[in-house]
Amino acid sequence: MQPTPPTNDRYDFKTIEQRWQHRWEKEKTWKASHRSDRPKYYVLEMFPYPSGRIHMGHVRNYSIGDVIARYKRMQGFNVLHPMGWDAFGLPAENAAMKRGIHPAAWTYDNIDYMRGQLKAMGLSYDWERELATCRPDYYRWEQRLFLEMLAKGLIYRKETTVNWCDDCQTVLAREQVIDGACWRCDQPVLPKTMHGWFFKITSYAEELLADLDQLTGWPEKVVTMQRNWIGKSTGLSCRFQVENSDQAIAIFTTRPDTIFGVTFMSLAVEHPMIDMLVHGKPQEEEVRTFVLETVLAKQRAGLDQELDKRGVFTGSYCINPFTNERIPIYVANFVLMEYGTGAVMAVPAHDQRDFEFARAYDLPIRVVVQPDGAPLDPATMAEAAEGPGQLVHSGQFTGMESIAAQQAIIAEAQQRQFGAPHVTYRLRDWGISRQRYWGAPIPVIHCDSCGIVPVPESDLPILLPGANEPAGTHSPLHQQPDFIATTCPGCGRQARRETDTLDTFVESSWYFARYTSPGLDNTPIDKEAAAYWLPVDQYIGGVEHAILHLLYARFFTKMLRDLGYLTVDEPFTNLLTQGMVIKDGAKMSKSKGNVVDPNDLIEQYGADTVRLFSLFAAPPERDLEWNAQGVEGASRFLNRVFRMVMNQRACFDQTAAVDLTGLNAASRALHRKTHQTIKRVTESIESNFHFNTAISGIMELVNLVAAPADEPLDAAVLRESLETILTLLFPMAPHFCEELWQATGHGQPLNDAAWPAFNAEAAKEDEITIVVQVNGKVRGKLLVAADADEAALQQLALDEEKIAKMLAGQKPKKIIVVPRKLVNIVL
Ligand code: ANZ
Ligand code: ZN
Repeated sequence: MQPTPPTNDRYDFKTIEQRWQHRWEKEKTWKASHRSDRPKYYVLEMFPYPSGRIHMGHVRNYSIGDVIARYKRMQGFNVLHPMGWDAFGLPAENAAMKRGIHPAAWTYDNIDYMRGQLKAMGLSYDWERELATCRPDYYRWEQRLFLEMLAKGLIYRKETTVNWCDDCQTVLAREQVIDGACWRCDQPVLPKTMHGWFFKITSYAEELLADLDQLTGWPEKVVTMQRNWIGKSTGLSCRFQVENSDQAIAIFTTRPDTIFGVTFMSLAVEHPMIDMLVHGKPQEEEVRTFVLETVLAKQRAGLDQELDKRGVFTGSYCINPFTNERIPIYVANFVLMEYGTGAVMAVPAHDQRDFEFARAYDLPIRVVVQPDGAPLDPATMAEAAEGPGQLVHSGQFTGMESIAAQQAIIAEAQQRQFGAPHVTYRLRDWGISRQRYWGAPIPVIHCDSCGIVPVPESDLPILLPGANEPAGTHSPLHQQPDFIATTCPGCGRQARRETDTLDTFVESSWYFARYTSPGLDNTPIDKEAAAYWLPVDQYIGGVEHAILHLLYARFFTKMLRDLGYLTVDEPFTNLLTQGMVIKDGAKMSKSKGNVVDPNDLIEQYGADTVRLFSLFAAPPERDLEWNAQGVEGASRFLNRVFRMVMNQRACFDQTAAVDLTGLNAASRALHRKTHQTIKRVTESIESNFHFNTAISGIMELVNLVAAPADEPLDAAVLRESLETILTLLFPMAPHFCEELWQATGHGQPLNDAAWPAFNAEAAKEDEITIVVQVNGKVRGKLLVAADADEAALQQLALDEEKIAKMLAGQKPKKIIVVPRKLVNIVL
């Protein structure tokens, strides 16, 4: 695309933007230090994955963050505003495969290019704090944190079932399994048991849940999503003895009040007792086939999809400890091994899944909780009665209400020693093992004699092999014998390095803390700096990270606190989840082919226009609908302001303060509007960063300055208005405002200026004349303050001399007040 040449009616944004960017870079204008007497403010946008180029979503996210950073600086805060790169991850490996270049080369090239793009937007980052998570000077500290967590028992290794593609020799993430096949080679995916490493995030489940109450600066929906993800349930854990066996099946139920209504038992297909239960039974073959089929079907459907409720009888029974009844044991496809104990006491009358299962297999349904209303009849029930009620057919508990019965039944189970109160979380421990190349190596060694041995701290970092040579290997580590071969730090014998790399969510779980300690090379986090800067005052990013990233970052914060690095409990005081950028009704994305490249826009209109457009088009939390006229409009507005300020340049020559005495009406009105605008813009920013209304306010003030006036505007008033416009607009269009600021003779940069002070007195409306009527007839006029309220106007009208005489003590029937117009007294 051809750049538009600067013309007479277009300001020369290209020269201007380069000039200021150059100066900011040279002067390190936004270098932050934790040694300051000003109050601190840490504003952070979620750091990008270096995928190649920035897109409009980035532009929006970073424009919002930048306005906040600049606004807070002008408000007198000591602001930290850093940027970096979430640089490990799969796309680099795919790109490497496609183009035959090393993932490291691809990533670092992208970072260089995108850094240039961000600089071209004039974002006020402290670039000295820039980090890239794929660099050893970042991940070596992650490896050290891993070792500290390992030593504290916060990490363990266990066998899990993964999705395995034999052709690609790799583990697949859930979203890489499409209809049961590998997304890359289309071969069927198989379950495979492998060892994997886990972070014990569940040991923080209770605190992660409880502290959600502190997060009053987060969108309610995000807090709710986190709460549901953690998913706390309280109830009873209870053992059902297997008939003719010394073993018992443990169940977890949230409805102990229904225990007299159990008519069968359901086990997950992965339940470890199935083998024992079917062994030697006629059902053995059928059960094994069902288990195999179900495992495959679950994989095809993905975990989130519900299958038709199916199951098979194992041939074995267990005993209900409350009724001593024989309970048939089934294997069912809707029971999850990952939740509770993987076994469910089935109560078809009161649980819908069990109800459907019982109807399908003709199993008995027994009502034990009777809600208000007609007695339930199992023969005619259309669905389970899941609500509370009064217990029936429940032995000694008959007649009790559900809630009371739950407590009583738990107490009884506890006393007779076959059960106990129990809390379960939906939250699982965080599996952090990946069999990928482009990630941080996990720093442990496997020794045949010593077992798992942590890499000694002095041997860190364990470098990713091949990442330093452009032609180096980038096969997964388990395919790199030179990397694997090592000696045991314990016994000195031959040993093997761990070949898993860390989930890339680990890097993004603590980068906000590392930003406080840039370049530190003897410890991951400078405790003093972190204590000063954290928590992040304002975090900004996409709602797609509402669950995992934010939960992991919260977990890391608590964990780093317990390791002694941090002093805070929560990482992000306020969270802004910005909406998407959409075009033609769909999210802007490469795959939809509806992408607008910010580069083209910056070329054609300049960065300030693009920033202004993205801030003006919608409030931050809402989706932003792309529209070309909007960009045009933002550009026209800036050009108009440019011409206006340049034409009125003379007013800056006189430097006396505004003197209210003797001002003409037009000047008084402009002075008033200027202060009303300061108030409005400040309030719009303070209430959830509604920059769009802030910008409309500035536009109104610009219109008033430009409006043709009968009387000449006072030079001091005009100067004050123009300076206010530039100052208020500065956080949004910084190059533009700096340029005009300098062009109008200001020595100090606008960047160092304070946010304009709002003068309540000046903003007050003048006096206006209103009419006073009695019974609809005009009887007088009153000069009142323009913002006088109804009660004040009423009183003023009644107190007016002529009116008071007319009333002569009569009480009016009614008084009608039309603010700013009239008062009508009805007698
Ligand atoms: C008996 C019962 C009767 C249940 C009743 C519910 C209603 P939440 O609230 O989500 O925690 N359950 C337990 N473990 C399960 C598993 N691994 N897979 C599938 N379902 C499982 O759900 C707890 C309830 O879900 C438990 O309470 C259990 O069914 C079932 F009228 O036990 B309930
Ligand atoms: Zn050893």
